[in-house]
Amino acid sequence: YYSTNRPIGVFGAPFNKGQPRPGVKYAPEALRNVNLIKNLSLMGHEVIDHGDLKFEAVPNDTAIYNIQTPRTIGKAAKQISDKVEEILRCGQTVVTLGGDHSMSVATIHGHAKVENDLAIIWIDAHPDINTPLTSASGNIHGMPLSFLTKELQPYVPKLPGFEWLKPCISVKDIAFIGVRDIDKAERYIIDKYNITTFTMRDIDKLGMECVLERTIEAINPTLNKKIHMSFDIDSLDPAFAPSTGTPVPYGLSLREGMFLVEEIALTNKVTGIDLVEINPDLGSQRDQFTTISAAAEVLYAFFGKRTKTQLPSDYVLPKP
Ligand code: EXY
Ligand code: MN
Ligand code: MN
Ligand code: MN
Repeated sequence: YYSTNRPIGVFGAPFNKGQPRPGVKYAPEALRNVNLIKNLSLMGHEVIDHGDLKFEAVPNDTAIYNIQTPRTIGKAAKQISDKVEEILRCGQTVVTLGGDHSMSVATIHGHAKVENDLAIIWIDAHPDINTPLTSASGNIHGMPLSFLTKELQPYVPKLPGFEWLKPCISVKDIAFIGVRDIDKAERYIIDKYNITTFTMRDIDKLGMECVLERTIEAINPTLNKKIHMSFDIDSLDPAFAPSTGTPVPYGLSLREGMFLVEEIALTNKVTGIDLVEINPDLGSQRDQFTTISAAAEVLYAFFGKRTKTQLPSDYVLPKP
């Protein structure tokens, strides 16, 4: 489990303009309502709650390349990037509660400003590496990695609102885990740059432990880099996370997701975490509860619930 002595800095990024379903902005509130912050503290960590950011629409934000509100998204992303940078500079491990996955353009950017050599573990049904020119949907939550990777810049037009963004990672630093819905251009990019990818089939075949070993071997073999773990709730099977905007069948079981993050935590290298795409507006009340509980349990698993029992130093085993 996570056992560095870094405090955990949590903030909410109720951002929803990277895709068309507004309810994803209620996820930070829903996670707070199940006592996420208090439960993390109960696991023995120092937790600092930095609150939720507020975002504003930029007026006259005209569409470009089928992207509806580029300036509004770019402005929010700048706020998120600055916040991540600020929390990391306090020496905390930053946990960003999304929001849709477009926010990871910002969290990784802010993280990379502080840790200039960063490995990215992207746990998702989707690889989110479309460019504005290849995306069929125009939804930025399917594009963040194309904005961030240096190698793809010849193919990525600069969007209004994103002037501040500097590509800061390499395709060599990314590993995809759990992917099972890959668009044509994404397939091309993954093959062309040989991006480390473990599909659901690879997980079935190798087992999760081996998948993570190979992930580290590929992107951080000497563990000299810090790790950014971006967890999209749609990596989980819709049975465990139905309330999400783009569910894809045949995904990770909740226990597979928990085991994966438990193993990642053991590296002691993770300094940034995203938890994204939880949409408390979608599905029945039961679906919503299932999804929010699953998201919270994934985070608790990372931070040591069920592997670490809090024991007072003066504990005595009772005798009869
Ligand atoms: N690949 C599709 C697109 O680009 O629109 C779907 C992307 C879904 C992204 C989700 C959050 O991971
Ligand atoms: Mn995603
Ligand atoms: Mn996804
Ligand atoms: Mn698709």
